[in-house]
Amino acid sequence: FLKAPYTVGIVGAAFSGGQPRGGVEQGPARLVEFGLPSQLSSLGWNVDIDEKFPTYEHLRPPSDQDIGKLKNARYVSAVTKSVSDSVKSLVAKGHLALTLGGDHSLAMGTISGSAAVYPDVGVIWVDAHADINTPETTETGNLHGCPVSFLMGLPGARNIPSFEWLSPCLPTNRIVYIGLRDVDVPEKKILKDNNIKAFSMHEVDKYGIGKVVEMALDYLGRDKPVHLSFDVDALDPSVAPATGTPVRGGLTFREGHFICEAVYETGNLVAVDIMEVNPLLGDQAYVLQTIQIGCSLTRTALGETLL
Ligand code: 4U7
Ligand code: MN
Ligand code: MN
Ligand code: MN
Repeated sequence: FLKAPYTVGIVGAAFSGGQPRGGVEQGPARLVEFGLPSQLSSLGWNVDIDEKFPTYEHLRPPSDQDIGKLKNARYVSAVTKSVSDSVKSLVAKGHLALTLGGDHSLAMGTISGSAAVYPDVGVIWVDAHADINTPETTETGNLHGCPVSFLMGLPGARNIPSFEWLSPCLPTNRIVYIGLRDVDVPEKKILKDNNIKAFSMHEVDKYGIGKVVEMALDYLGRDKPVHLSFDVDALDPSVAPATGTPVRGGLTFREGHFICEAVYETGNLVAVDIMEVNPLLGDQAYVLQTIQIGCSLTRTALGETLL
């Protein structure tokens, strides 16, 4: 699906409006400062990046009253629409769209962007959380816990005021989750009722990561375009501590990287999201460790460790 010369287009999505903790908007700048673009050039990629990331302040509405339970809905909508346009144009050019977050509400933009070019795109969603709450089921009102229901247009997540631009683009059978361990009760019902493919940490322990990833890729189809949406909180907090919603019992360093190696190996990767890196959480060493992991997951998804 990618066209030579192989180019990765980096979307620096400095945004935190999908959740309440400041700092996650600084994730992309820190990943870039740490050297991610030059690391990717060293792997042989052409790197297309506008180093002056938009701050998205220009998209912040003057007022953003809660819509039902949803917080910052207008702002999240405007930013994800902009990200969607960026990802769509990169993928349409045959570039790999790499979005650096930022909070995971951004996936409304990234996945709608890749699905606009490839309606049969398969999503590998790596996360401790299912992020499939609807405006009705969400307890927190934080949109980073809702992107999947919006993308699917599930009941209660259609025609949401201010999200008119986002039409359903992800069928329930075009996503596979890996790493789940903190799923809200109504989310469990949504997963079950819609027969959504999910490998929780229980299945990772039971089958091993190799088998889980093999089953995930078989399910999505080996010849289909792949979008990897990686929330760093899928990793164990001892591996990636600087993130807003850590949950113990997560993926090891190798399990996380194995997923990235396997998606690279498909040769069908069209988009990657590295989400929820928050450089303001925890002491210096923890932050640096998390930035390093964000960079190494990305390099691995772009082919670094393949012999
Ligand atoms: B993340 C939560 F209630 N489910 O909806 C919610 F536990 O992108 C957490 O995966 C969502 O980090 C976590 O707010 C969103 C909560
Ligand atoms: Mn997430
Ligand atoms: Mn998460
Ligand atoms: Mn999180």
